[in-house]
Amino acid sequence: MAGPRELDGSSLLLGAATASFQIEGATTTDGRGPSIWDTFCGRPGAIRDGSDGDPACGSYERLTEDLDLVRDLGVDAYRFSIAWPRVQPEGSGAANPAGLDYYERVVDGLLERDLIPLPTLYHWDLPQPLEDAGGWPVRDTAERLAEYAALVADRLGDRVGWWSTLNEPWCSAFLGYAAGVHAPGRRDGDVAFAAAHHLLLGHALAAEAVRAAAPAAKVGIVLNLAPVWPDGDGAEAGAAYVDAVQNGIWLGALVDGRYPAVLAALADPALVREGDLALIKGTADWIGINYYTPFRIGAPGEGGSELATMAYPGAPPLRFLPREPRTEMGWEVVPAGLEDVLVTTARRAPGLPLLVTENGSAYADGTRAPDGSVQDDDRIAYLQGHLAATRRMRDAGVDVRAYIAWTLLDNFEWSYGYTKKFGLVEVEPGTLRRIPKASYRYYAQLAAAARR
Ligand code: IFM
Repeated sequence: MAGPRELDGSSLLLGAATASFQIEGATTTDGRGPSIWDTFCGRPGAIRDGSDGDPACGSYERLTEDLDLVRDLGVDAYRFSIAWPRVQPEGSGAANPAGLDYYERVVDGLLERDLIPLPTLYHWDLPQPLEDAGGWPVRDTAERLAEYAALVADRLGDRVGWWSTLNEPWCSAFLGYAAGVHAPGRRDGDVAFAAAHHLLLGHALAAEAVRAAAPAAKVGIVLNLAPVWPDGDGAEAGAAYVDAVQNGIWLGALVDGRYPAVLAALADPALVREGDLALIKGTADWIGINYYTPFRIGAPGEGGSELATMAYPGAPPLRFLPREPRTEMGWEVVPAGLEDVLVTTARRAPGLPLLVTENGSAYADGTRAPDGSVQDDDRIAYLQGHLAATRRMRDAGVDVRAYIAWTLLDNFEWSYGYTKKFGLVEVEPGTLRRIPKASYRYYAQLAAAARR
């Protein structure tokens, strides 16, 4: 096999992704402190099946096995996240050496297998003490992210080239603080806008900290951008507002140093201080796009969703109108939506390389192959359609450098617990035995063909 390929744009790299809280388990091992997700899971009714992050996939104890699974998949890169509460159990102060040691083993294990490590510093597991001090709505949390980023980059900066600061800050801010369906489960729209701003500030400060430790680092941010399509007469205003919150906040601040004018909360000088936007502007070397589905927004009327409206504070009553076919999440399957978001982002963020950092589908296990493994033809079709869409956009000139499948393993799907399965590999409940699905074998064939 050839050596590791580069994220230099000369070819489309393939990868697989996971996130710490969703796979690791071991939530009290080696000095890890509690995160907001540990706390949120303890809230009655917060998680559909009443589960939590232990044992998840037990990956903390099964690191070698999981890295071998990625190697055997034959992809180029592995995207994972670093658990802040393992590195800084209190969310501030000195590092917990065992936490850094663990992620060093992850990175070294990837490099030994010729895999590119793509770490994300923050995939939602805020140390609980920081939430107790106010969480993302408080400005100090941004400074704390930078302090944590410096600790990680000091240790790993000589081996990691491409970093991302945040995963899907829209979820952290608006599902966490407005709709309350993610940790920490608060419901206050104004507070959510404050969280959004401080997440962006945290990104900017963390990027600076990573570059201070590793001057050649490429530091990006991972956004769940979505095409927002008005569906029918009278739908434009709602769609434009959703677009502003879902896409405009992040790209506006990062690229133009401006928030969408329609979002009054982000025009408050007590929140967005002089110089903040200048600090945020231009701090992303690349943009990661997590794409699953487009949003079709209908005119306000019957069948609106209160929860969805809460996730876009200040929006008119919203109706999301997904069509068929849909995944088990109820998300419409539209590969053309990925083309749309790639082209739109390339236009909005000229000159920035794009990586599809997540794309995948939840389906029930369905049929089994004769050897007992999951025969997930629907997931294969989803993967095939979206990878083809990515390649089409590359051929059309979009600088998209990677396609990273979500996700390696069936895992803890946040408020859905273990009821939704996105994995290329099944994780048998109880034994935690890994059983590759047909989609894993299919993706391995694609990866092998891409390397020939
Ligand atoms: O599981 C999540 C992941 O953590 C972030 N992006 C979306 C995935 C599927 O919901």
